[in-house]
Amino acid sequence: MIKLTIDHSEVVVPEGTTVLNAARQAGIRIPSLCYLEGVHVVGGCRVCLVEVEGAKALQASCSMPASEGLKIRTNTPKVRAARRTVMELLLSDHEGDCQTCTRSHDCEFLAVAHDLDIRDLHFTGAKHHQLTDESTPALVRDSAKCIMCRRCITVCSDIQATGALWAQDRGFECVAAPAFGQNLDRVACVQCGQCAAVCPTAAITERDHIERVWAALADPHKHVVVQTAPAIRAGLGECFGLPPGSLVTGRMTAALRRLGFDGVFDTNFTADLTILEEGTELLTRLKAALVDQKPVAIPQFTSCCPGWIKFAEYFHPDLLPNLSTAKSPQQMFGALAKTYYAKTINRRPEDIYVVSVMPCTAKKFEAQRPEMNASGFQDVDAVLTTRELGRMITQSGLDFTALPDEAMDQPMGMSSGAADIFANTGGVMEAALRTVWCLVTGTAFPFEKLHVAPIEGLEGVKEISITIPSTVPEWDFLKGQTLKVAVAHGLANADRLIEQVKAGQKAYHFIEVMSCPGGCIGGGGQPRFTTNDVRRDRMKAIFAEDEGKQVRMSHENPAMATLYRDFLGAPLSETSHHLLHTHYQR
Ligand code: HC1
Ligand code: SF4
Repeated sequence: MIKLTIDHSEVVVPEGTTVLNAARQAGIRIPSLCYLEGVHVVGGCRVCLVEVEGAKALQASCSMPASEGLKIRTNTPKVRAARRTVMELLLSDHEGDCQTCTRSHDCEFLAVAHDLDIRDLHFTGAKHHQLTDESTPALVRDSAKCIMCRRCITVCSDIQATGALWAQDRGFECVAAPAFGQNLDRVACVQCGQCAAVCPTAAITERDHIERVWAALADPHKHVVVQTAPAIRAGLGECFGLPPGSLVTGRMTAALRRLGFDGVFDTNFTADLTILEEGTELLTRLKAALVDQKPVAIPQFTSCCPGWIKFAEYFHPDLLPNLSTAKSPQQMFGALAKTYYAKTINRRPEDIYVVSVMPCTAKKFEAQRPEMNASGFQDVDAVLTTRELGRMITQSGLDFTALPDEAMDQPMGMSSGAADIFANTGGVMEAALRTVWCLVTGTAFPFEKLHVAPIEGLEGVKEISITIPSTVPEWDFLKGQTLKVAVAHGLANADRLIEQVKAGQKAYHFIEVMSCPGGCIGGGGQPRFTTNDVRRDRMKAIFAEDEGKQVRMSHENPAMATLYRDFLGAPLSETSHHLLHTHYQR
């Protein structure tokens, strides 16, 4: 441990702690714009300057390691003057349309200016030239609002291994943008939105679908249904001041009903369906390999994360046969809403308008992929992020925290606990293991509280091997086999794992990949600001939701039996293939 003094008080911190974090630990919040937990330190914004006894120049506290005996002052006239100058210079160049900016309520840049009590701007002159990039379905970039903190660049390269954004131009014109100042659709951006999630201003935001949803809700010819992704219920409360990890499933349902949706449903319904389709696909691949000795693509990879799918298409096209053909739960829901559900309420597919609420920006991209029109129409019409739904509820005047708990509509609102945990890294794998184990062995899932601890938590890559001791007759070729599975979250982690698999250093049967750190609970569309503590709180809430359910296994969801009996036939049936499975593009 290291002992140092910050503002006359002694602080003891573990070795490797930065001065910025040591101060935070001591209850002193040093302002910062570029600092980001868990990635390499840029030290670029210079807002976190502090005085260090014995040093001539002020130091950036985010990049300075705490050392024994260090004496730090965070609030001297020299520090205050320097921080103000830095902020005034940044403000002088910034497009100041705060009144109408989508980030005005949670702009970190504005908050630092407020905290430093900046009342006069001493620098005026030319402004950064504006360049708006609306080339992708998921994201909008506004270069006039970029303050070159480089958080987006760091996340895009360090966490997501995509390198879609870099510092372009020099000096006054320097901006975070794709190479040669091109638009995002010209580079290998997977539209995960992690850049938008960490941007302190409105330089990168999700493409807004709010107005199109209001228009659909006001259209008397449309039957408007909404599906809510597993992660929303553990994040939405933060838009209304509730602490991270507040479960708001019932209040969210009540709010959606009051906004005017004709059916309030659950993506979890089709998460259960995904397990049945994808689990059956895995068993079919294993049978083909082990019994029929056919050359099949193993490991199978999960396919519900659209950022991961795009990453595989861009960077690992040789792995496309390994991706499960199962569509994501979002897209399965859209296809079924305009067919199965439309039939039950006697409406035409074109009369149904499907809105998704997703913690993810890439879901906006996924919804408009040309393959995603199994109903004959675009299966999902609009995708709202958690943040956008929060804004709609605020616009409507509802007092979210005072709403009663309400239940979702049927038949597409029923789900198991296994569907809930899709939201957490490792959750899709755990859900699949629960079902595959039970179907193959005919015995109870042997893990405490049904949780497969080695694949839970925030470790970047996790794995487990499970030996199948006995089987029901249908699956006797699996008796004594050891099933090896792995889980990766954050595309850089996934990339490292894939390289090991390709090099023959690792071998698995099934791999879950989620683009965003923590899985969907840490998605690019979730309320800002998602730290690891926030991720842990949301994950805990998701496990609580799972453990509170009577049905914890996807195959035991009674709505699945009805769906297969009345409409789909069986997993991997012709109807299933047409509506629920897809192909990928090199
Ligand atoms: Fe996800 Fe999924 S879990 S991808 O992380 O498979 O976005 O929440 O909706 O589709 O179900 C996201 C979350 C979500 C899908 C499901
Ligand atoms: Fe990079 Fe993801 Fe942002 Fe694209 S959406 S620029 S891949 S962080």
